[in-house]
Amino acid sequence: GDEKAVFEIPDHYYPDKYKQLTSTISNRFGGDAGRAIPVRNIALPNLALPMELPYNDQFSLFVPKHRVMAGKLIDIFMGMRDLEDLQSVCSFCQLRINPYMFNYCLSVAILHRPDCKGVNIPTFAETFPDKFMDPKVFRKAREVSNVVTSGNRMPVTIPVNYTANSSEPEQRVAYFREDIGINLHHWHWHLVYPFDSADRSIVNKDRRGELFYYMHQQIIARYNMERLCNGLQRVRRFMNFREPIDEGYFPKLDSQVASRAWPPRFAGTTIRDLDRPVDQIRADVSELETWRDRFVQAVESLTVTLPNNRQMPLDEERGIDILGNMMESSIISPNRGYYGDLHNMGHVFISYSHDPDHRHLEQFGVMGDSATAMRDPVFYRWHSYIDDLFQLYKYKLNPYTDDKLDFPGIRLSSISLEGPAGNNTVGTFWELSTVELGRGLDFTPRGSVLARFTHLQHQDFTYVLEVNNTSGQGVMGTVRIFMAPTVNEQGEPLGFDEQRRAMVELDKFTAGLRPGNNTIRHRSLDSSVTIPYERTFRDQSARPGDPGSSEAAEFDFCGCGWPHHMLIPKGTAQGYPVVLFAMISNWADDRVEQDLVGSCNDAASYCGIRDRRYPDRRAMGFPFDRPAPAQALSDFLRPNMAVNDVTIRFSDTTRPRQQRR
Ligand code: CUO
Repeated sequence: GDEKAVFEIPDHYYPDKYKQLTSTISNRFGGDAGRAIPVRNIALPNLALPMELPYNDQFSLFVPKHRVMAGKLIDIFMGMRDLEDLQSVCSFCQLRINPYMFNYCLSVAILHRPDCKGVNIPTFAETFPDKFMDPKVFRKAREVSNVVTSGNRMPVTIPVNYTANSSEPEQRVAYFREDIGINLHHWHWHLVYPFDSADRSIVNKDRRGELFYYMHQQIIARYNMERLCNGLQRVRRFMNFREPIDEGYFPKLDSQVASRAWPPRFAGTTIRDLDRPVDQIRADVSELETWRDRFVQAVESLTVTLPNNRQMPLDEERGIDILGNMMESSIISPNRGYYGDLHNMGHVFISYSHDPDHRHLEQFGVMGDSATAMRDPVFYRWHSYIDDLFQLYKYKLNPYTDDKLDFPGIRLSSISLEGPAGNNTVGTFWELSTVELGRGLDFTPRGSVLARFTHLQHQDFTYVLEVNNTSGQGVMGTVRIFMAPTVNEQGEPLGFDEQRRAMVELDKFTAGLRPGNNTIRHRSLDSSVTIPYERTFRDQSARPGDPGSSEAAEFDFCGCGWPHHMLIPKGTAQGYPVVLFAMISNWADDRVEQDLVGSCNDAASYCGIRDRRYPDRRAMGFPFDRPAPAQALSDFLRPNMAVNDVTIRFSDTTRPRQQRR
């Protein structure tokens, strides 16, 4: 049934300006109500701090003052005795607290309160679709919703390539940067791994610093492969903070809450010292340089200076995790006072570069918000640089020795790929999909509004591995599958070190190996990196968050995951050559003892598992996370590894999305 519930809010919960309107408001939302639910009248907490952010302003996790306000609100939500109190305080907050901040903090609380397992949060694209789409859609949608009754509405079409024309070379990869699913993944990731809260346990998750490094490293590897497919150079690091940023970006997004357009950044903009009293930000570019130098110093000496001046070694086990927390930085940085806030403040400097002293009364650009940052070419330049700093550390580690790489008794004789385009070929194309916008738009009448948009897609395929087990007994192995480009911009073969850094994880799963020959078949759809299309968008055909749905329980954590339609890069019309790599490692050395029952764990590679440890004991990115003395990938191979040449063939056609189940 579609019976709606309406909450009856105590009168004094309404802000003064709404008091006379109370009856109108309840009519508005209650007109077609099926049943009324009274909201418990509780002693209300002090919201003074979170209310300092004006209702119609933008909210950024990267802005320190916003972080503190959000931290307070999260604590309030986390501190509510039970669900009814939480609901009550939420209804009090809803008309007072900035909606972006409210949504973020409530989502964090729902993700982390034990009594909230099973509570549904509407997917972010539905709640704030304005962060993901061309505003023309909303104007059209408004027209549509005013003249056509819900149920008979035609989808509104979002144009392809609406932010620039082909004079801008960067536009060739706009389909990646502006992909709705990719941006939703990034928003979800930062929701699952917040960097600030008075409740340390929310931040201090197993290997979160390392995952910060690894997930973003993989974004860069994927983006670089996408660029090579499109005849672009790999990303140039943004490493000289005094140099102009060549790439401009004009987002063409409107904020529905702030009722204004997101500011652009012109080509050739240089970041400048910030002095924005309104955001309580005063920061000099030189601070970034100081923090950078201290980070490099820690890597060079393999020691971190703690607040009490003691030294802490960066050991092989925990080094990258500590550096991740230090770099981002999160509240579990070993010394925020000294190592500062390099990554986050980089976002802040770039996002205010168009108005560093607020003289034009402009808010931050897309780099200031984790829901929109990946749209901007500079995101990848910044994160390439961040990744380079992490790699400085990885270069300090000794190469893996045979006992870490080999799996005695196990020979992987081949890996290949079967699909409709033929063996070892993946077909890619454009797909036309439909997503629900209704919930995020304040239309009258309310109801379904569908938006139709185009995104990259690939044909489903199957990995086939031939494995010979001569150990004489059944064993368990971890299958690790990666893909990388084979040549550089000039068509020359990539050396081992460049290629290992370009490796994109496609899948990781365990397999039982009987004595003798084994054939392992594994579907691309079951990737440990991605979540299914239906989960990214929660489209009309599958609504895992519907009340009563068994899938509702883990929904928002499960919203984190690379969108499946972006598993494979676009390739080229002639066929883009890549190398497919597989390794079988000894599960006895990889396994993490824990119970995974009932947890959402199908996109663990980039997102981890809710309330669990990262489900692989090896370094993230293993075996390519550190250098090796190999000249070429072929020198690196062991009997338990195999490679194959694969072609990605792009067909410039647009096909309507078909249900796959
Ligand atoms: Cu995900 Cu810079 O951390 O955006």
